[in-house]
Amino acid sequence: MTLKLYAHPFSSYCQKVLTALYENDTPFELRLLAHDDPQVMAEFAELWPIRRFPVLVDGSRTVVEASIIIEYLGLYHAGATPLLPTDARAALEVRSMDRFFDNYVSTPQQKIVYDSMRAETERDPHAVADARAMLDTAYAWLDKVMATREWAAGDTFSLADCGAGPFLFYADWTHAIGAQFEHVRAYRKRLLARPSFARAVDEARPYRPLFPLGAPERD
Ligand SMILES: N[C@@H](CCC(=O)N[C@@H](CS)C(=O)NCC(=O)O)C(=O)O
Repeated sequence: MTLKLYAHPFSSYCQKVLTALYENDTPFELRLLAHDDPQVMAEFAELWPIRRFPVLVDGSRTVVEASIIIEYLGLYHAGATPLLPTDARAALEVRSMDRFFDNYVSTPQQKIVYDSMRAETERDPHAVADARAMLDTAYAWLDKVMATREWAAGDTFSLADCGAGPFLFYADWTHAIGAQFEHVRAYRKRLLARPSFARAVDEARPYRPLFPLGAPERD
């Protein structure tokens, strides 16, 4: 039974899962979420009324939340590259870094972008200022961590890097990673050079004009 992924190539959380799939050459069918395809949108809404993507379907099983999907793939469709260490203590560090990227990089980044999509009168400058401050704090903390690490949790590419790739990619477009955070910038470059994430970035290129804040001419 072919795995189905309801996703969009330009979405950061979808790229997180796509990176994991590409790391292991895991075969799957992309169910492209497109508003001009009511069939696929109806399937998606039926599967997950919360309507956040990606969503993975494996036979009769529906799996949601990018991190859980990646853990699920490791348990039920394992490939040559494990993305979570079998050692429980090492796995805790991976999960901890994964939470950091979701909560303190992606969440404030999304807040800024979603705010920019609202009508001028509906915007919340305080929330945006808080989100920008959170990103600067996150960059500063991460810079210290990455001073001694190649990948988010150490020497091995993991679940945490699958999220770090797209989240730092869009975070830098949204609220630039300052030159003082040289280790974060170097890590972002390493992520962009990783073939699995590079493929996800390439597949999303045609959608760059959709970036609400305007996509820069780089990356
Ligand atoms: N907690 C979810 C977040 C997923 C998420 O926020 N996906 C975005 C696309 S990157 C989405 O569904 N946006 C649509 C919306 O907010 O209505 C996960 O980890 O998968």
